[in-house]
Amino acid sequence: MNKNMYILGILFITGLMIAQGISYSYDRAIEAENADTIEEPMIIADDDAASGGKYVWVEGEPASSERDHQGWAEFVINIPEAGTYALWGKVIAWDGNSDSFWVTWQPADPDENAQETQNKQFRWSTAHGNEWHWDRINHWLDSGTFEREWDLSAGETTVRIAGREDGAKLDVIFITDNLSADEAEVNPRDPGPEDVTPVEPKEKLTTTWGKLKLQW
Ligand SMILES: [Ca+2]
Ligand SMILES: [Ca+2]
Repeated sequence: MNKNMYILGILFITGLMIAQGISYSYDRAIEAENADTIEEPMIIADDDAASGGKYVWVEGEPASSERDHQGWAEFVINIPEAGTYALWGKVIAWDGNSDSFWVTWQPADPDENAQETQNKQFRWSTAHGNEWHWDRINHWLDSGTFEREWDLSAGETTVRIAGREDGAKLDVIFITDNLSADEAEVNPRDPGPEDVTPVEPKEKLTTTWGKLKLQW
């Protein structure tokens, strides 16, 4: 191999690595209505404005609290590699009586029924709004709300979003290793074709390296 080709090659690979470094992230969007398990009284309901035309909720009129602390949706999620992850939810929360859920993500969180224990570590206070909007899942503690993040190993994990206040609506959940609290930076999205077969960027990089080595 001549020297110029070698230098070009190095430049090319460096460029590739920078591009991968900047673009690397894992994310995945899942329709709430496609949860692996939905326990009543959480139910699937229709709304043309919702992603996929459906969402989940524990039915309740504004200001009601008849069916608080009941029902849940559970998502089995295969995490491609160990890391720290955040969760976002696309929600509607009419008022102060319809703006919270209980959220656990096992195995980072214990196998605990937050509806029974009422452990505030797992209490998610959602941003209010009568239109679908994204909200990062937080702890709502006595001292305020704090963004949550979970350290997970690769493998199967389980997210449970459980009813706390009836009337709270959930359209989509979004899993990401981008821990920014800035919605514009994270850019949570509705499910698309990329979520049918989640992409694992590091494997792609390995493949690219392998191919490059073979070519050389
Ligand atoms: Ca309510
Ligand atoms: Ca939906």
